[in-house]
Amino acid sequence: MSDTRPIDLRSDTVTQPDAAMRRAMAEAEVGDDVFGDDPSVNRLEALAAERVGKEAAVFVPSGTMANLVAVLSHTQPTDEVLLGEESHVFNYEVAGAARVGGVQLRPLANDRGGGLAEEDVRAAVREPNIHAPRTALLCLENTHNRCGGAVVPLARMEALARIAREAGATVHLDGARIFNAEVASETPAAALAAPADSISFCLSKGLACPVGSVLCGPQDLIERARRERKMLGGGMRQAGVLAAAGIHALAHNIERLAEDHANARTLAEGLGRMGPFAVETPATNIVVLRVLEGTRDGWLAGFAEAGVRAVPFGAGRIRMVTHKDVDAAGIDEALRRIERAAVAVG
Ligand code: TLP
Repeated sequence: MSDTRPIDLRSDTVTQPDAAMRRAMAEAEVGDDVFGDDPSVNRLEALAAERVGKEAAVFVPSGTMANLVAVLSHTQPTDEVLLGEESHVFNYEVAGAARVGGVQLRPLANDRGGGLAEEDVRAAVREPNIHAPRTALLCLENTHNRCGGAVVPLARMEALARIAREAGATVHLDGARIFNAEVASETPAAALAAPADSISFCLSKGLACPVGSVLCGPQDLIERARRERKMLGGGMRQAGVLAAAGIHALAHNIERLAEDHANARTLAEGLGRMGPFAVETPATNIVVLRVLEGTRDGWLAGFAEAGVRAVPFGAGRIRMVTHKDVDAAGIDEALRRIERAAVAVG
């Protein structure tokens, strides 16, 4: 009997923890992390900080909270934060930085590769003036979600960070998928994070944990971040059961991201051959297709009917993300199903 379960490519957040990860979680040593007593959380934080070349780290429930805690820790209310107009912080975090942090988010044009133009950042920096907000923080993103999982080159990040630093601002990197960037560019995450003061990365995306992100940076920033996390209600207690999944993932689930990238390329090539879609070759695990015939929502419904789940991604665009739970055979099957949908829609 053929397997008719939907193939879920909505995000790399949909993975299930595998048996080995569940075992690590079940066996985790735990304590009360708000008292600093959870050995598994302490271990994850130390490992994460070391992995991305920073002094210290704090474990938080989500990437959204990691970025918000970062903004709160780098800024004062009334400060201005420079960031890409396509960035996750600007588009998908419910304007939390504005509401909770009282900062002004100032979006700058992203290039197609997820970077910003140096001249735009330079022009956006404000001179000290009694009327003006203080340019306090530059936020970068790597890999870049809305730019199709692009890897922002290290040299570009260094140049942008230098401009921010010369202006007296600090730099935060939303590295939700930094290990995809590491694997795709063969550049260590620590090198990619070096131009930034702080980096957040997600355990719950390609690393396939059920929950969690880590914010890493200098000791004093992370101390402030612990306080901001507590204010947001992110102080967890026996969180070691979750941290154990992260420890397991850092050891076992990074190198395998190369498979997700290969699967994304296969998916993009297959979709491109079908005709009604324009697809660019993905750099990592995010495939964005532009609908050339029919409507985006018509296609999404057709895909769902055929047993492939995807998400809308702006006008005329659909996103599919590869991950641990859909292997190469699953991608071939997804393409067969989409082909059937194309015949039906066509
Ligand atoms: N992104 C999710 C959705 O929110 C769009 C996804 O499915 O891709 N930074 C980046 C670059 C992200 O892509 C995400 C999640 C986050 C931060 C937030 O992480 P969570 O979902 O853990 O709050």
